Amino acid sequence: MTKKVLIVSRRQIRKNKPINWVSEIYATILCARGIMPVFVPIAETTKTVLQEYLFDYDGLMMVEGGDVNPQLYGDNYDNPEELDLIKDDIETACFKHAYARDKAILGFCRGLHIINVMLGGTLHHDVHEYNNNLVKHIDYEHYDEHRHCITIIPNTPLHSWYNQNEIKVNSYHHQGIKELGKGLVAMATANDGLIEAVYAPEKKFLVGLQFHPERMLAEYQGNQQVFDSFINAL
Ligand SMILES: [Mn+2]
Repeated sequence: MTKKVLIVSRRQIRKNKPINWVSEIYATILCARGIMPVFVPIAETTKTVLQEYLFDYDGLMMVEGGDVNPQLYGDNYDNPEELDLIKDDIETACFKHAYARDKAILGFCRGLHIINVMLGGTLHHDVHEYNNNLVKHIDYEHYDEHRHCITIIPNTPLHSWYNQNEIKVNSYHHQGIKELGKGLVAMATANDGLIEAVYAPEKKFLVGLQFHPERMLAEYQGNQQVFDSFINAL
């Protein structure tokens, strides 16, 4: 049977109408390995059929998106960027389902934040307030070219994939991990101390990365290893 990976989409207004979208690269990567991406739409009524999506799948990939609602980690911050309460609702429901059944879960950026928050962790609303701009985690002028260093902790899956103590990663975020969620272990930090990768040693495959290996595939062999390991765990 072809393995199926759920990916919750993202909403945006296009030509005055809300549309759903997912970056094509995730489909490209999964399909190339014979895995079927199943996009879960965000609509007012998605919840009524969500159980059908959760009836038959092998893994969950949580990808880019706007801010996680600060209320989900007990914060009253009232100026978040691009909130989508329905996306939060659907994605957290998918996470809880997958986590309880020990399905393979891989999160990037916002996906990492969802993993952390669902396991009781908290977030900085803006990492640049926390780090006084010591490390730039988003650069609108050089959006795709910007890189910052991360230090990879030995004896972690991330180290086994990249086989290096330091790599340069892309960075497109302004939220970031504050307190780590239960059962999570850091796998890498930036020079300002921010956690840039986590995993849960007790789970089959639960990994969250603050960066986007899929957007810098040619730069390190390890970027492919992230996806290969996830897919091996499906
Ligand atoms: Mn970063």
